[in-house]
Amino acid sequence: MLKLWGRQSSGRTQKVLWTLAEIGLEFEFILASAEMGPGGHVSKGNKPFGVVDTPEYRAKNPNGRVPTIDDDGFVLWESNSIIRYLAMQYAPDMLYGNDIKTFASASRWTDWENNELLPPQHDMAMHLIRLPESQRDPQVLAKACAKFARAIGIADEQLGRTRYIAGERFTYGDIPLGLRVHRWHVLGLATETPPNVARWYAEMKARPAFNRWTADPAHHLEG
Ligand SMILES: N[C@@H](CCC(=O)N[C@@H](CS)C(=O)NCC(=O)O)C(=O)O
Repeated sequence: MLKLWGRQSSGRTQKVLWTLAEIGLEFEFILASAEMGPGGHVSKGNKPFGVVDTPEYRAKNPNGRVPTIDDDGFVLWESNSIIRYLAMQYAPDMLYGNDIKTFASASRWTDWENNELLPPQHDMAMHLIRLPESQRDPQVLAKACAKFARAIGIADEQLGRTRYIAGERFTYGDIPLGLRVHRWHVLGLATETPPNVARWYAEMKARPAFNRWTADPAHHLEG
């Protein structure tokens, strides 16, 4: 059975969890982190889940980060590579219409999420909930919110042209964006969701796979 190391509060792990839920693949989930534990972030004195610093884990993922998968001996890290692998290996029809151009477009939006949405959203989470209050900086938060909103405007333009982010069908490219838009709402920072993103987000929330691991606000607000 496929094994996944990660934590639910990790956006990158969430991408993999949602993808696995879309595919309907059974897997073993092993909680692992140097930064977060059952009580929240280590900066607040909480004990981390651990595992990532063990020699066994480092042999699989020398970065000591999450997520990592082991699929019958095939070990892979880097969240975007993992979801591309899962799509190609288990659900090419469902997750990109078994079409190379659709795959490439979904891949582009997956990398775009990593470059444009993830960095500001990381700052949003840190300076809103994760850091102890004395270390939170409202200016960093405001800058991150503005940067995130600008990037969301680009997704909104695309979603004004196509039903899903990579065309007229759901693809794995919708998953990273869906996660970030959901987290933006759960953090209470989505004060003005542009119309096309709002229409598309409603569709994402209706997906059973979204509701398996991603919907629950507790998976995003653990801090
Ligand atoms: N580029 C890597 C980055 C991995 C990464 O930084 N993961 C974070 C969680 S989202 C992590 O491991 N944080 C430290 C920890 O939880 O121990 C990926 O996309 O998988």
